[in-house]
Amino acid sequence: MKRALFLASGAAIALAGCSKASNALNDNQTIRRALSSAESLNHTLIGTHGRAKVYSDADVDREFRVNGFDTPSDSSYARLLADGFSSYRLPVDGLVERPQKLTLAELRTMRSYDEATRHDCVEGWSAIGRWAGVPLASVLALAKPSQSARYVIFHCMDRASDGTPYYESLDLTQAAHPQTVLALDLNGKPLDADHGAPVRLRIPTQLGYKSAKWIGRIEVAADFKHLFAGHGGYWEDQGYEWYAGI
Ligand SMILES: Nc1nc2c(c(=O)[nH]1)N[C@H]1C(S)=C(S)[C@@H](COP(=O)(O)O)O[C@H]1N2
Ligand SMILES: [Mo]
Repeated sequence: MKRALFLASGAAIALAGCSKASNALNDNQTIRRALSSAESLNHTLIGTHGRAKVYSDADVDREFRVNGFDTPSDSSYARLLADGFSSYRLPVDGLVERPQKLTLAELRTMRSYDEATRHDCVEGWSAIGRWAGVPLASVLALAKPSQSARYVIFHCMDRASDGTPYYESLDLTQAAHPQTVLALDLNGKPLDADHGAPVRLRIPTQLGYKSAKWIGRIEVAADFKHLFAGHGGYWEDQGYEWYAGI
């Protein structure tokens, strides 16, 4: 919430700055107009139902920082890496009518998303990257969530030092957002191991910890309370907000 207000006031300052050109520096009306458009920006562009801002290639950061747990180093991930992920299968199961086991090649044929967006980490850094992949909605359409389905849970292949696996979850509305994608490529190249290869979530409408790397399984469920501490994600179980809208 604090972050949304900060973004709104930042946009207001930027818009007020523009009014210099029209010589209306102290014009209350201009400022009021700027504030109200910042408010509507906040709701229409960056909420769950709105779209995150899309950047041009010129805005893309050369180096996209790596963050979070260490890249998995166990033997099963090593084997996947060694065979170029040709033995990788992505199960999409749980409350679905048609459980899937997708290969990376199948996912690549479904690739239809390609946008430069900004990743915002709660730790206070951001990076713009061009992400390409499969809208999560397309994968869910294949698997057909059943009537009782409410959440999509991402089980990851990495673990905290105490052995707890990383996981995340979204509700079906967030999952169906057109910018919620299973990312396969970053800046025109297949994801490298450190950025979550072969498949990670990218959800630019929410904070960085929601964008789960190294996805090993997607589970559709009625709830997530039965998992770990019950808050719907590794960081949520440590007290972070489950809804991390920017
Ligand atoms: N599986 C997994 N996904 C994860 C994390 C992690 O530790 N494990 N860290 C999250 C956090 S806090 C951030 S900021 C981003 C970092 O993504 P990057 O390494 O591609 O910059 O991944 C998110 N997804
Ligand atoms: Mo983060």
